[in-house]
Amino acid sequence: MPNTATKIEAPGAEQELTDGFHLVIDALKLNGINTIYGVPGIPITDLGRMMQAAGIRVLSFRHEQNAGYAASIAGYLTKKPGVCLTVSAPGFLNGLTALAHATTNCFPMILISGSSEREIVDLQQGDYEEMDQLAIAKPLCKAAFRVLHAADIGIGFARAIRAAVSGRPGGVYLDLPAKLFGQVMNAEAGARSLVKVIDAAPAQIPAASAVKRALDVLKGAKRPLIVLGKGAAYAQADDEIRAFVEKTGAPFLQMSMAKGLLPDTHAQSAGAARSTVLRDADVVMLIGARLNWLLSHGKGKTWGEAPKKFIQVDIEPKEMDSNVEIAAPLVGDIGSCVSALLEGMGGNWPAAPSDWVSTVNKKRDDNVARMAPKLMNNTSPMDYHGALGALKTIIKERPDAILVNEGANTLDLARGVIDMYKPRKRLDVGTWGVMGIGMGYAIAAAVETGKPVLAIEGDSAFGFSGMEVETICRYHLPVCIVIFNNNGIYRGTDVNSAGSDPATTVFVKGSRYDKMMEAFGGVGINATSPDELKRAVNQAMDSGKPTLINAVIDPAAGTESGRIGNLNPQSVLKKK
Ligand SMILES: Cc1ncc(C[n+]2csc(CCOP(=O)(O)OP(=O)(O)O)c2C)c(N)n1
Ligand SMILES: [Mg+2]
Repeated sequence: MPNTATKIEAPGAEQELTDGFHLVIDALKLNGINTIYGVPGIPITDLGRMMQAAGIRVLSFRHEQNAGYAASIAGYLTKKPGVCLTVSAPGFLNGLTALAHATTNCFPMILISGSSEREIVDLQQGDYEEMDQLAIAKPLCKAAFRVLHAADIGIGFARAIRAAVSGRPGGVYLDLPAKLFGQVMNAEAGARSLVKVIDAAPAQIPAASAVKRALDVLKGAKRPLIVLGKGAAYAQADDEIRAFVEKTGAPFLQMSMAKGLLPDTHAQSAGAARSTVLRDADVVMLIGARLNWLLSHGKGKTWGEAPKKFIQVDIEPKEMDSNVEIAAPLVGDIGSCVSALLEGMGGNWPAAPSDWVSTVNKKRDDNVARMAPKLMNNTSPMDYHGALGALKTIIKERPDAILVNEGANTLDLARGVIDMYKPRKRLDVGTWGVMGIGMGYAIAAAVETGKPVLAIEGDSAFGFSGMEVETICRYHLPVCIVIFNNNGIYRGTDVNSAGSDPATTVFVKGSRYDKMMEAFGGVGINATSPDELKRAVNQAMDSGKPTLINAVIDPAAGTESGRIGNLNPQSVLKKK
């Protein structure tokens, strides 16, 4: 029960009153939202203080974008909306990238921003941090609401929570004008106005006919493939998904953040035979994975010449036929769909054709064997494979640790090299390939799970959120950051042909990012060989102390744009 009402003397009579500040806090607590990521300032400084005093954990960041990314991944990890709290106009805009990112990635998140005087904003009379935030947020998120009266705070939060987590999850904007916080009302009426959201993300049961259709298509497959996306990881239906995949006997691929839903070392994993299975499969079952650019839109060279049938399991009906025809759409929440599929398969489901399975496995084993010696490279400066070989072993020995990963080469190669063993342990740039998620994700992962975090960061990628190392030190979080320092974006060797400024992709050579950590009382280490790197990471993971390791990588080792250089536009005209 809310207990934050204050007794005030009203002239003539005494009555219990509450206000907007307290109602916001009560609404959050009533709905089990106990952690807030944000940056203080007018008009939400006191709100943050009062939240903290009321037992909510308020993590104060150095920039709202990082707080926003933290909230977005908190939503992914917990299936509850992650909340980011910002000031008006500039703070709101700083948080907005993360809100749009949450929506694109289908993570439940609520961005709560204080806003300026409505009357002045709407007449554009130049208020402090004036901006029509609601209008700006609307096209970038799943839903946007504004609360003008203290009595509507309960409903406002209920709507925001439901919108964020139900159906396909996404980002929600909640606009709280400064005036709202000081509005007072009768405490009892205030308490009654609060809403506890019941069954915020109702199960969506698939139609029996759609389940049967999907199973019929799967049964007819000669070369089946299952693709698991991060939607499947989000669903937290891990046992059912594993049972289903194993019952089919089909090779499976896991998209980047789905890695570990089943161990990457599972007998059916086709992770190291990706191009073969995408090209040659005749039936492809997508579970919580979209046919966007990350899967080459389901067509073209990647997918080969032979006709294919797609089965797609997704909570969003509009996802079907987004890029190619879906022969068997299965719409519902992933847990319910997979359970229904398992039940429909009965006791004598035929094994996946053995010639296909053995072809895929051979390809996979050959590729793994070819990669193995590279991972032993012990050069100094390190190349990517040598450094990643060391980190691969660490994750194998510490499967509960959470891996955060961003960069270009640092991302693409780490994704391929480092096997994951448990669900929702790999957090990365997601659908947009956005740089800047690193420290926000690392902080939220440590806060929400209590597990140690290993953040593998390109030196450029790290720069987008690097100041949050102070936040990591301030809250004493068990985060170990490894910076793959190759002196730049993709490579550190570019030269500006005009000979004036440095090339656009290079940074100061031989930078020592480890010194940044020392500035805030964390541990900083410079590692020049895989052995040194391994020792330093193990020490950090054992101690739980905030640590930053500057891993010196050969500046010539990377390639342009990592694995997606083909997306760079080309012209027939010669480059100047
Ligand atoms: C917000 C944002 N800005 C810019 C980019 C373009 N971009 C893609 S990867 C990358 C950095 C790659 O360099 P680094 O992190 O050092 O990785 P490396 O390839 O050098 O290992 C950049 C700037 C992006 N993806 N997102
Ligand atoms: Mg780099």
